[in-house]
Parts: sequence; structure tokens; C-alpha cells
Amino acid sequence: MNFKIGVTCALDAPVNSPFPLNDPDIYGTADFLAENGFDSMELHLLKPTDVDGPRIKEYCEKKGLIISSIGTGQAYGREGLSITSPDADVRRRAVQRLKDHLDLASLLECSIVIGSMRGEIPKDVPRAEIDRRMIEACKELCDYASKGKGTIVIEAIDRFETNYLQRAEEVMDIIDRVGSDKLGVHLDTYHMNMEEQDWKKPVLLSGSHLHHVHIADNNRNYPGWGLIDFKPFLEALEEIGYQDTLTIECYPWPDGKTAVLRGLKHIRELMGNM
Ligand code: LER
Ligand code: MN
Repeated sequence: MNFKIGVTCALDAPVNSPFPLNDPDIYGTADFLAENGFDSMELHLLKPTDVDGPRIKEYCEKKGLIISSIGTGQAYGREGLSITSPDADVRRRAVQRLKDHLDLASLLECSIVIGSMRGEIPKDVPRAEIDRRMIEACKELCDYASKGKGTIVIEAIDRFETNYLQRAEEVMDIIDRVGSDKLGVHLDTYHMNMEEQDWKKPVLLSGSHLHHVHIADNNRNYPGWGLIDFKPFLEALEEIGYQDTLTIECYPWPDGKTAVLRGLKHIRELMGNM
């Protein structure tokens, strides 16, 4: 068993974000990853113009580093951009920001993550209306993505961050209703640990639609620091023939670099023993 392993990397995210490598010098971050045996990096960006696309593409290619994905959630946290917002203008601006990220993703041949930017279900709005807005936005984004090489994944996120799309089955419902192969499932073991009932079933349910994985322990520290036995999860990934990356998304404890080095070692040991 041998999956590609990467890390979520930010430029200037808030200190306690689950982005263990958080440094404006993205090239230095790429150097660290390449020099320490990682396969990929995920770029967490407020706007795609926060990086020089052609330059980071060339730099990572030279280092043999894959850019797996673009994290987009900062636009929700810092600018309130949600594709299911009650405000049509906010929805429009959120979709446009994701289209801008898709332009970068097309250049980098990677996915964009719809995490927090899917918003949540307000008390006074029926779920069906939020689903309608989500499906409408995803259809527009998949249509836009079909003109390039970028793809889209929807992350299942736990109840303490959102009340919308917390489990694989909910994300799969949206994917089925959008009906585009540009749209996939993104699972995160930290969120799964709170919302799912089994480590294998969500993976098997997602099957060939699973295109991105974040891995962290139950306490959101690096895999190996907490209670989770990742073996059944990794076995399920192998069973579906998962080909994308396992991206470490954890708190920078005791510090970012130590965390991801320990996480890499833990996952590699598990893969080696399976
Ligand atoms: C992003 O990948 C994630 O898992 C969320 O918890 C971030 O808010
Ligand atoms: Mn995640």
C-alpha cells in the first residue's frame, strides 16, 4: 500500500488554523516538503492571485512536488463568501471567486475544495432551498470547470463548523443531483471521526467519486498523536483504488514542521505494515 502524502499549506492563515505549514514564503515551504519526502502540497488561498501561478507550477515541477488542491475556505472566514448565502450578490461573488480559483486549478491541473464556502442552513430556511442553491452553484462551476483542467471536491465537515453536508452520504447526494464528473467527494478523518459511524463505509460509498482526503487525528493533531486507528480507513482507500493524495491537515503542534514529519512517519509505517 502506498499513497501519495501531502500537507495543507497557507501563506498567512490565523495562527491556530489547521494548516501546519503557514508561511508567506511558499517556495521555502515547497523546498521543505520536497527535501523531506512529501509528495504534494495543498495551497490554501484567500484569492488565487495570492500566488504566482506559473512560477509555483514551474517551481514544484522542478522539485517533483505535486500541487494536489486549492483550499478556498478563507474567503468564507474572512469575506463571508458563501455559494448558498441568502444574499444573491454574495452567492454571485462566491461563485466568481471559485471560478477564479478554478482558473488557477486548471493551470496547476488540480482540484479546488468547496469546504466552508458552501455555507450553512439558516434557521428560517428549508434544507431544500439550500440544496437548490448548492446544486445550482455546483452546476455552474462544473460547467466552467469543463472548459479547463481543474476539478472540484466538496468536503464533508463536522457539526461544530457547519450544519450542512457533514457526512459522505450528504455530499454524494449533491454529486448525484449535479451529475458532473468534475465534482467529487473530499473526506477528512478529523470530521469523519465526529460524524460517521464507520471508517470504511463512507469510503466505499464514495468509491470512484472520492478525489481528496485530509488526514488528522481525533484531536486534530498529526496522525499518530491521538486515538484513531487509521488501518481500516487506509484499507478502504486501497479497496476502492484511491489514487489521489492523503493530505495532512493538522494543528501545528508542537510546531508545524515537527507535526507533519511525525504524521508522515506514522502513515508511512502504517502503509508499510499493511
Ligand atoms: C478544511 O479542509 C477543513 O477541514 C475545515 O475544518 C476548515 O475549516
Ligand atoms: Mn479538511
